[in-house]
Amino acid sequence: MSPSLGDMEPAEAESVYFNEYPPPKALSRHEALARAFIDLHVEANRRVVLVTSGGTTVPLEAQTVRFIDNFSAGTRGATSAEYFLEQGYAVIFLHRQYSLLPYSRHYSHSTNCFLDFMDEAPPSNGSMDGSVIVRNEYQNQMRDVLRKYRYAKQNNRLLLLSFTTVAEYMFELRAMAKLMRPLGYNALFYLAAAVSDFFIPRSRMAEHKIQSSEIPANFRDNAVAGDEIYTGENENEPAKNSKKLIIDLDPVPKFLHRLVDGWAPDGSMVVSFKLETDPALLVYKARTALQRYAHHLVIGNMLSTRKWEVVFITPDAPYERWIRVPKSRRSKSISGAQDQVGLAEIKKGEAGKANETDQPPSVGMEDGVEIESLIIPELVKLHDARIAEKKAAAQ
Ligand code: 9Z3
Repeated sequence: MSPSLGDMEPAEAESVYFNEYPPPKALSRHEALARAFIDLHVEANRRVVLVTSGGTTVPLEAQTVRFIDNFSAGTRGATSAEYFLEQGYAVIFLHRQYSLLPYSRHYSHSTNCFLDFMDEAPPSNGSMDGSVIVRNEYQNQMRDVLRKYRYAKQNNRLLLLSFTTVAEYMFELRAMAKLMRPLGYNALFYLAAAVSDFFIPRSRMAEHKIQSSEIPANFRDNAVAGDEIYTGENENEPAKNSKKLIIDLDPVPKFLHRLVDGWAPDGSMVVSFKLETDPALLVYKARTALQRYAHHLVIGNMLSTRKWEVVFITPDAPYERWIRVPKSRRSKSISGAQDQVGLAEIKKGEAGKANETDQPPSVGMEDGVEIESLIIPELVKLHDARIAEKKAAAQ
């Protein structure tokens, strides 16, 4: 049996993993776009952040009909990208295809169909048809978003690149990190994408659609035999003629090792996210990740409270710092479990609840404060400090 990627040294696992797949079709086009984008901002001595966003798919077949996916809509990434742009960064937005995008996210959300923002103006000048206009109540917000969007576009501040599968994500991340080398300490990595930890290696993947019933042997030339993938019970010996599908996944190599130690520019800052559902684990897991990969910041968040609180885990004091949207400023329209805010911190003391007041969301605060508007300025302060340190060391 060949060794699992999880048992190999990171560099070896990298080469085995990347050798299994052809590079994504869009990669060379993306590289050309990114190279031009990065050159422009190197020239302007501008900071560039690579924001990753959305979930990755794990295909079950090479000619993919089915895949494993996750919940991420890309809200964190798309929203953060806007606040980075506001802070003067240029943004490479590496996102899951069709997930939320900076600026257009305000109008592509499913509860707010973009058509609901529009109206027909009354016909004028003898014409039977009025022009399509933005409804009065949305004029101000839409003008504001439109201005920011156009500014980013006209000034080449935002590059949108997409991926779908976890393998595509890996290829794109590696390529972007290497291309960002000329940026040195002006490069920032903000890894908000929800990347699958498990995948099916190409060598074990069915070529064609996995069948849900037995097919005659003469049709099964290169297909995975039914008894390799179906078991009647979840037992070692698969039973034939059953409809159960057992999926055997390998660990995805720990790309953060390679990003921090190999691909990313010297002096750059790497920020990863840690997602948990058990409040007792969050801080511990975030700190373990920071120690394991020796990067600069892990932002921990819980699935149920991620829109209202995150924790910054850093190698230096204060080591653990919570950022919260005050209760009175939380949007009413966000789903989540407000009663769980503070739980992941409370495990270590009572500090979490101290920030919680019982005020209801204020009237007129339907939109609320986006937690990314608090996260990004704090992160930029850390990036400022790191750049100052690198500059001083270079003197
Ligand atoms: C996050 O933790 C993001 O904040 C969310 C954002 C995915 C929770 P939404 O798209 O959600 O706004 O709904 N991203 C990183 C999750 C992740 O896969 N982290 C890896 C891990 O936890 C490490 S890189 O092991």
